[in-house]
Amino acid sequence: MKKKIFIISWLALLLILAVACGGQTEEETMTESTEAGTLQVTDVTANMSLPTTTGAIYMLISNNSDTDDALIGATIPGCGVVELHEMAMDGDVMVMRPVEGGRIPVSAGETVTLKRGGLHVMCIEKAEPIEVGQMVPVTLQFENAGTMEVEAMTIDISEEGMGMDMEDSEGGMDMEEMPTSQP
Ligand SMILES: [Cu+2]
Repeated sequence: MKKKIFIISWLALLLILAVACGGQTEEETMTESTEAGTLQVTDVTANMSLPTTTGAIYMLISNNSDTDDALIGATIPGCGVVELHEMAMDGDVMVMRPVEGGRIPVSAGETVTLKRGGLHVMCIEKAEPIEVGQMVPVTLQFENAGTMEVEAMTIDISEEGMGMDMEDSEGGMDMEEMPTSQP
């Protein structure tokens, strides 16, 4: 009888362990994936920890549908103004400016990358710096898919390897020429 109880409690323990481990694996998946129709937004990060009045949101947008779409706007609590920006060369200087037509096209079957030194969602009139690790709710507006709620993980931009950005940047632009206050 005692042996039977022992086996049962052992099985219960195994079950608890299995459940606990399952939950942990889920939490370890840092990449948030949100879908609206067949649009998928992943790897949403926020560069908003600096004590400046601006910030930026980066992400991957995949259009798995047969219809072209475009990101046309976003709202972020704590940001007075939100614009869609791109980085471009103005002579020898890299500057950022609002994207043409105020939209970032995401063609059918394509993935568009918003990243540091490239396309980004710009937070202007930032109320206060966001702590690294904090989640920032972002509402994205798409031309066809409508609105989509995503969460951006606040990252420490100083810890981000610049090497990766330099490799990825078009034409091997010298990223060090960028003023540090710009995302
Ligand atoms: Cu910008």
